[in-house]
Amino acid sequence: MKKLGRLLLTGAAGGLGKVLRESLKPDAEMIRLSDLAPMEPAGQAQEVVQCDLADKAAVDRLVVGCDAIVHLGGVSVERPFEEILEANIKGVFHIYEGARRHGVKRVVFASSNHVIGFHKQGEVIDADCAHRPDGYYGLSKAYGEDLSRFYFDRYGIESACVRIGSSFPEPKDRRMLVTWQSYRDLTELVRCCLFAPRLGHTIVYGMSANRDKWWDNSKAAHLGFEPQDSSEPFRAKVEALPPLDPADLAAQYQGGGFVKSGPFETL
Ligand code: NAI
Ligand code: 15L
Repeated sequence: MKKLGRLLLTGAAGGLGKVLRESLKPDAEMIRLSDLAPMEPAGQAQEVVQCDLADKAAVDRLVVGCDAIVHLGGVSVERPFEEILEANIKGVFHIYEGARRHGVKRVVFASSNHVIGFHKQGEVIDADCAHRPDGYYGLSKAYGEDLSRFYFDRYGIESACVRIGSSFPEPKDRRMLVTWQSYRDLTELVRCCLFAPRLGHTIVYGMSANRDKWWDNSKAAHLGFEPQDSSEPFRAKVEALPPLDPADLAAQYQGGGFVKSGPFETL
């Protein structure tokens, strides 16, 4: 089985970081776990480095000695622009600059379905569809995708931008029956991105093998990702909940409730 030397995992204190710090253990000799927030102590073959992604010099040091990066860190919901600017926009720039300066050849970037959140539910889109971000958060992920493309074209750093749908223990509403990705499938997708012989610059949607699909991953077939799980076992439980009013924008657009977030400034 293939194994990396040292893997950097940002956002390690977060929901997905806690999952991947365990599930990716077999995939690297050493995992460097990083977050702004305090983290659980390092286990075997792990090291913990607290770091603010907005601090360029600190991120530069963080990246030294890593063979690959799984970049999950940042603000993960819609927030005022200034917060997004620091953690997500400056943060992703610092990660790629660090990668360039220290010779890291591959990055898996946690992008989001909110890059395309203003496409209509039911419309099927693929990796080449227009960006239709549904807020500052989605805009920051669109920036990260373009930034990673630039670093591939200019410096040859390979990236996967994983437009994660909804990765939680289970789907919580009707929309998530379509957008859900199990933790097992997310782990496998990240692994495919880390070890694909040729990654180049790949956009891939992070979803399980759900019954209904808005996203077509055929342009990421070279990853060899085959989801094992489906939201179907949760359907009865979710459909027992009251449905949204069809006039509600959250029921009309792929980004769900994110399309109605903000504005944060009222004047
Ligand atoms: P989370 O909010 O639980 O974790 C994000 C982590 O980033 C937190 O631990 C936070 O402390 C850290 N962080 C925030 N600002 C930081 C900064 N300035 N410096 C260093 N660390 C900072 O989010 P979650 O759910 O674990 O998501 C992980 C990544 O995946 C995020 O980038 C998110 O945008 C993305 N994503 C997640 C989805 C999901 O369904 N869970 C869906 C789509 C994208
Ligand atoms: C995201 O990008 C968020 O990080 C996550 O918290 C979920 O809200 C998810 O999208 C979603 O769209 O369900």
